[in-house]
Amino acid sequence: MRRMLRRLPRYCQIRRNFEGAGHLIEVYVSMTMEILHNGHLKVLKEAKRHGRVTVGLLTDAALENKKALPLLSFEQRREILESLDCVDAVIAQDTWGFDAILEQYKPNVFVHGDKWDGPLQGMRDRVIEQLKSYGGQFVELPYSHEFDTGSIAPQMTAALASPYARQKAFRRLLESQRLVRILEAHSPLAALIGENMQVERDGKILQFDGFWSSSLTDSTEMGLPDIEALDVSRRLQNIDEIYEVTTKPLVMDADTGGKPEHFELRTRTMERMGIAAAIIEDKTGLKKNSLLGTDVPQTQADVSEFCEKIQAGIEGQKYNGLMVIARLESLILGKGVDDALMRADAYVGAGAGAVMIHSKEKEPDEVFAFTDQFRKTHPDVPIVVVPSSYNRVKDHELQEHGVKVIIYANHMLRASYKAMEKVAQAILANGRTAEIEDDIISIKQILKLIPGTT
Ligand code: SPV
Ligand code: MG
Repeated sequence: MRRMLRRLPRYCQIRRNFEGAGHLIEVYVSMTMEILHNGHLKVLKEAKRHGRVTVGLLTDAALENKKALPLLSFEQRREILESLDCVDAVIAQDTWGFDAILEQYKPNVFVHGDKWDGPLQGMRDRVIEQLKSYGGQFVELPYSHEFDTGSIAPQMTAALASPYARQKAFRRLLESQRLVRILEAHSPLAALIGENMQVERDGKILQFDGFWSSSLTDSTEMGLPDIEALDVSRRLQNIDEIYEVTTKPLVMDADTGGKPEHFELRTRTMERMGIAAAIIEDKTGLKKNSLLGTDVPQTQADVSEFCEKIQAGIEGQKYNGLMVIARLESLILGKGVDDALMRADAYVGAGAGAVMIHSKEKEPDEVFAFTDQFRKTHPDVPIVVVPSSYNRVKDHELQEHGVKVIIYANHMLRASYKAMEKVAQAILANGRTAEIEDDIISIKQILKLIPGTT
């Protein structure tokens, strides 16, 4: 066992019995504890040998831009930990790093696993330095790779992501400080890419928070026009297949929602399936894709009728698990920002959990005119945007204008179409496939891609 011990001077032991905002911390262990396993127990039992154990449980805020939100809420994780004999107290650790917690509580002993990958190495050095400054003891335990939560088979993780857990996760995301990024998924394979993709940018780990079930890409994938022709059961089957292999929440593009009576019945099904939110757009008649704007005849719904549909969608549910989000088509139909604001106000009053403002302009100016104004009257209602046409604006700029959720609505299908077209063309042009091998996943890789294939 690799362990580093530092002797604690006797005077420190006495002094620190009374410190830390009224909270005595002898032994400090920091944890996210996505799923409790015997690796955690090993750490906690070892910690207990050094005295009274306080677990610093990472809050959703601490995990922002570092990890996906755990399946269990902070309170659920706290309850589990508090029930363990080897845990004496649980406190909230609100920061990813340890500086603040060590500064505030100056624990006698700090226990941590020895897996400090990449940037975490700097955190380790800092912890040692801080402990040294007041004579704290550093106990480092060998990391148990056997229990790496990240290595849990996707099937098992997916099984843990119950329908209810995904709905809860979405609401927690909306309540958190983070910007929520949603990626279109027209198939389970596209969703798996969204599930696992992680990129480090400016020292932050970024990932997608959930999926968008798009009417445009679901229809296109089936070779059908985006006019609500694809029947709802097929759309729901697609979602069910995506849920089979993933864990993140999904937001469904529910088109116009159909007749209020039908929407009421559908939201019950969607809620039971664990769909996190359904976005309905305020149009009537034969729906056409919004990005066609006024090039095709499209009619906006009457405000009070649309409010009734929102209410029907909420009333149809058993436990209000599915959030009904109202999509404003005012800018798409050339009705202007004031019309969008008036409608947004009415839809929120009818119970919409968030509003989506859509635009087909190349620049985000009209979207910002809406968001800046809406924020003044509704500071807490999440705003959703779909920046397909105004695609040069960066995620943080949208966030600065009060946007909470960004949906990348069709890019996975657009990417796959181009790639497939290129390959099909190259096969005919070259009379063989050797030329395109570098552009496609290798046989070796694809056989390893899905666990259980080999
Ligand atoms: C979709 O993805 O189907 C949408 C967004 O509704 S848009 O295509 O921009 O209308
Ligand atoms: Mg659509």
